[in-house]
Amino acid sequence: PTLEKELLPLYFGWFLAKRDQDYLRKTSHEFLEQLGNIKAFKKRLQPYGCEEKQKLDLLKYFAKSPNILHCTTKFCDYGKVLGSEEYAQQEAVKKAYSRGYTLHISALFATPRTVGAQVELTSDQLLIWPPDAEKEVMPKDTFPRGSRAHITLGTAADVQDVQTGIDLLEIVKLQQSGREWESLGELAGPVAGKVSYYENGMWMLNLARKIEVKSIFSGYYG
Ligand code: 2AM
Repeated sequence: PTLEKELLPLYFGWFLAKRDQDYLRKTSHEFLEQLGNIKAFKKRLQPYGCEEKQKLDLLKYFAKSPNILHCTTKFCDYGKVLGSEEYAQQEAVKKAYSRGYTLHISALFATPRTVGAQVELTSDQLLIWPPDAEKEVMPKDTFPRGSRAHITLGTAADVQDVQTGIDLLEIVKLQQSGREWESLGELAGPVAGKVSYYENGMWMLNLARKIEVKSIFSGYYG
């Protein structure tokens, strides 16, 4: 019998286990609630289309959230994206398929467009991280491999998920610029850590304690 060509997914990535998804969604809400309540944030509402002293509900602002929380490795669009076939056929990718991985979240960030979690990839995880993932969305800049790794937690109305990784790279770029960034506040509880403000409404919480979530590497065919 003739074998049919292997089907390529919409994207490959690490999919969070149900319990860890629930936990991360709760943590994300806590982050947005606490961030929205710090004085420094209330003074910088303009990038979010609000006047100072107006009330901004960040939970409502980020109206959309992915059905399944995940960290995309390779967006394939069922094979339409250049290089997706090559990616899928790599030994490392085949070996990783349907295996369990622990993802390490080091920071949470919010911009006028997206809210997300920064993922610090281990050397094992970098084996299936496409070498051009960063160049794909920011061709003019150079980043350490894995800099784009993230979990989209929410997007503002009319914003596509793919924006979250671009926003993260934007923040990493500002961090690399050598400029000193002031910490403008501290959050407490499960989101304990220092909050830095970059510019244009970009905020990042460096978690005092990293969040670990369990995931499965797989493809999404939806
Ligand atoms: P995300 O990884 O930031 O969440 C389906 O669109 C999934 O593939 C989303 O999770 C999306 O963003 C991710 N993705 C990565 N690159 C993409 C691209 N170039 N176009 C659309 N989606 C992309």
